[in-house]
Amino acid sequence: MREKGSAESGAKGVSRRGFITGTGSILGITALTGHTGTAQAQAATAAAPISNGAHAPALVIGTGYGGSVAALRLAQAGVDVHMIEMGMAWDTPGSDGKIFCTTTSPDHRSYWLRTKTKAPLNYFLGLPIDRDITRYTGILDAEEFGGITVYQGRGVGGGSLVNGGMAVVPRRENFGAVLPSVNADEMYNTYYPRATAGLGVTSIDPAWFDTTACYQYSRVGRKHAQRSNLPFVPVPNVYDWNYMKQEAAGTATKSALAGEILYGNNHGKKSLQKTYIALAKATGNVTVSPLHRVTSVAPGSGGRYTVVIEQLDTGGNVTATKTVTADRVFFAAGSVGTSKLLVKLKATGALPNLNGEIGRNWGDNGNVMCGRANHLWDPTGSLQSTIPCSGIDNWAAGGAFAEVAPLPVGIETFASFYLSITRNPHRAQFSWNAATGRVDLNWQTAWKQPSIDMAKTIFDKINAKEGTIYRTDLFGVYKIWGDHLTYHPLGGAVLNQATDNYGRLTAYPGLYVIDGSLIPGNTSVNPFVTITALAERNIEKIISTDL
Ligand code: FAE
Repeated sequence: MREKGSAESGAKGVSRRGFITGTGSILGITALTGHTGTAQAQAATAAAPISNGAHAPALVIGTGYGGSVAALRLAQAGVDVHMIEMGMAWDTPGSDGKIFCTTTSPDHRSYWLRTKTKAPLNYFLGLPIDRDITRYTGILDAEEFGGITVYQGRGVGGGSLVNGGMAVVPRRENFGAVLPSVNADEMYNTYYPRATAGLGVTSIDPAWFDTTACYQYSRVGRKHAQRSNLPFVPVPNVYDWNYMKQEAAGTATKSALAGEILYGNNHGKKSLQKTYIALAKATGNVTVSPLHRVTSVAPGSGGRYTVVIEQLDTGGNVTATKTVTADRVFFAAGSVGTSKLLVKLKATGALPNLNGEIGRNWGDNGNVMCGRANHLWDPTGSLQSTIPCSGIDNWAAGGAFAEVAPLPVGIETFASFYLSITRNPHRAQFSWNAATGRVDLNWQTAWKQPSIDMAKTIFDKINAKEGTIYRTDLFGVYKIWGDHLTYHPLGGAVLNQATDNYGRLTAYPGLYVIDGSLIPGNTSVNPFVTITALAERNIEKIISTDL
């Protein structure tokens, strides 16, 4: 059985360039796995909000994967960087002693400015599970557009705070469709290895996988895939597997084994706060302003850019508006955040010369969810690790890669649950709505049908072989498919279309895009390793040629 990701990753291929030379030693796996208090302490001490009238040589909007790579590499090259993040720092425990709440007991920390949770899986046994919460600048944003809800992380670390940590390198034969203008040899020899090393990606011990109770659900997934002759693939992750073993043994505070996912993870997951951002801060060249939201970027005097930033309180109210200047601005607000900003700034005259590709070519990575009801002799386990570590790869034959996902509700459900990534051909466009003063997205729910059809190439086959059925109680009453959402927004400022081949917004020297908005709608697998690797590639070029 070939392991997806690890065969094509590994920690080789470190560049000769001076500013990157530290990669092998500083960003090696060993350094990254020391994940507990130290890095978070660094994160806490380094936060210094930007002041009105300040000047930043490099200003990075957003602290997710693209922003963190940009900040670290610029800082290592000696550039002073200021990162602006609309979400919280997530470095201070609440009254329960924990920074993050659990999935099964969401409180005010769970959602971005909502008074009711909006769980992706919103029903159980046909009953709605969402509950009232206090409005707060919580960690997970369920951003609603006309035909789709887009889930995103909010806070220092972006999506790395909320995601499942699945760190998947696309199969090389699929890469040409993912980023057609990018040299695949460079990506697979240099930038994917650099990204996986930087993120601290490792694989589960196969012997432990085969025996631990908390992955019974994955082993059931493997059995069913293999009995239907579907390729089953272990998937690497950024979770600290040794820590998880200690959780299972009862010698460490439980995290993945205590239902922590979606709303943050208090221990074993190596989010960006513990990897790229910690190292960026350690250079002494990076400061971060949490609860600060960029609303405008426009050319200023002397070749600088004028950036308008709103400071927020935890109720989401604007407490101050700051105007700063920057020599270079990196848009790293995520596919939705960057696209919304650029579309608005083009339409309202702040950046009128942005090209006509801005806002186009947005996709949902073909996300669709479903559950299957197993027989009573096929339990999936009452203790389920929240960290997925396997998938069913039917991309070549059926256009679907299904993550075997947990259903960590703490009781036996006899359910198998999956998030599928499919080759959905639909692409949507962001546009400025002058009447509402908002940016709209023209995605339609019906556009999920190709994704459902592709996912069915896996699950119809398994159901037929096993004599099982779909669950109809997880997304409504008698509703099989979770077709209303995506976890993986991609595109809106696509590489070599809206930007040049390295993310430069060429009409405005010094403006760059460096996040998931560069990728045209689909990565064939979970996207953050590709976002990180592309950012590594682009920032290396930008540092060597533009600075
Ligand atoms: P992202 O990480 O979203 O960072 C953007 C940052 O910019 C955020 O922190 C925003 O708060 C901030 N921001 C936005 N607008 C502004 C503004 N105007 N001013 C200041 N700050 C702003 O972008 N991917 C995987 O590969 N594997 C997984 O297992 C996986 N699981 C996921 C599970 C969930 C529930 C979710 C929501 C996502 C998951 N993803 C997963 C997707 C992954 O987290 C996502 O592709 C990346 O986080 C996107 O990285 P970016 O750098 O583009």
